[in-house]
Amino acid sequence: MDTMTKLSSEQLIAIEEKYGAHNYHPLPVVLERGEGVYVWDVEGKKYFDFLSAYSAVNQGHSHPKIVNALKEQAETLCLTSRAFHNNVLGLYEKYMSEYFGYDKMLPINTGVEAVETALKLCRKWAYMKKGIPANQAKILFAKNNFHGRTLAVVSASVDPDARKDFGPYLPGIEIIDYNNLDALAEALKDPNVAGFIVEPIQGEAGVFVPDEGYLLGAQKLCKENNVLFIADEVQTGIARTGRLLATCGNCNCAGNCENNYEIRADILILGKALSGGVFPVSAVLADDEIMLCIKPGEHGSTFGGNPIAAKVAMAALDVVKDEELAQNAQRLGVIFRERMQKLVDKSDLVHLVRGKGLLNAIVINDEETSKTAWNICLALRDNGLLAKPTHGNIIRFAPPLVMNENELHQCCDIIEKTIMEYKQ
Ligand code: IF1
Repeated sequence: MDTMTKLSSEQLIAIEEKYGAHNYHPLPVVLERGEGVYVWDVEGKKYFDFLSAYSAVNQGHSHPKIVNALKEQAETLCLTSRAFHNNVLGLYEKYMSEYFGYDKMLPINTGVEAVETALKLCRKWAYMKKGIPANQAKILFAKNNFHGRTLAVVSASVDPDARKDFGPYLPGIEIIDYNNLDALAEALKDPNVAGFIVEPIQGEAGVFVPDEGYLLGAQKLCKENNVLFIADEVQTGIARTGRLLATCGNCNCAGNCENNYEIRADILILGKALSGGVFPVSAVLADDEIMLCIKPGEHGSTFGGNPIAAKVAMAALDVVKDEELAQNAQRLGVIFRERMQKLVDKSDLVHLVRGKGLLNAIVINDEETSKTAWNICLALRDNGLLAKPTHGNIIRFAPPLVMNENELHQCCDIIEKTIMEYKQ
């Protein structure tokens, strides 16, 4: 398309509105280019990206090493399906197993497919190994969870928007309070419980960080009751929270994280930044005792583990180590929350800041149903920074992890200025 026929943001939004399903309500900004921590709209305005495609772009937009891996593999071999072997998949599986410290991995495409894979794996294990009577297995979910959009997963949601009018719902699901070990212990009394799936930090719930000791305690309780502890690290994984994994334990990450917790999920779910946002790539990791419960023909996907995904993921994980993104997220996260705390202290509008590493949120002093967070995000956009509310009163801040300290301070200046100038 030449410049004469170039469409404006307004025109492009109108076309989406007319021809696209209305299952999203994006911030009105139309992006056409990204590089590192920056994105540009079709009018040429430059922004700091403070969402990173919901933590998929941890390595920064269009990271050259990841894009090159994609290009080279796309020119060589894109897809074989799993009907045949290819010369990349095995090496990718080895790379992943060693990188995260599990016996095996199962490659798939999107986050929710990896969640479904983990749930199916958990059920198989329940019948084959734990000896739960046929069709009686239960999986525990935490209240206010977000694990994606499939029918199984929305069956476990308590959010009316995600759930309403999508019934009938999947049985074998029980919802317990998040961040509550007593509730977990109580639910674990049922011998038909096979697994507990949990986000180490609840993202959609507004970056809700559980108490210190919760995840370790949950893992211990699960172990004592022969129940699988399943970590959904689709959003928190791959250096976002200042460590390779938010449940970092036995993760074999070569000192890339400060591992104070001895937490290791029985089933680990990864997605999003596994590809640096370049391609849909997700994975499930587990040891043989669990992973080998699924046999040929019992689960899979045409695109799962395709050669492009494999090369892209290895490049994306190389970048995480080479550029020490976990350490950077850890260091910048502390600075970010310090700056936001100063803002909380001097502004009546911002109530609190919370988060870990570079997964943070500020809570606005207003009703959950208010438009305040949305309006602040519009003002942030006008001032050159893109973020998205998670509820009417919470704004999530998750920049690419390749940001440097100077850029982070510029971003904090923008947020501070926007909040101080904001009029209700
Ligand atoms: C959308 C939220 C984030 C996830 C966890 C699995 C998935 C997600 C912990 C599914 C996906 C996304 C999806 C995105 C919005 C977004 C989100 F606000 F909805 F909650 F990140 F915080 N587990 N999260 O967070 O992964 O199938 O999408 O690849 O537009 O729905 P997916």
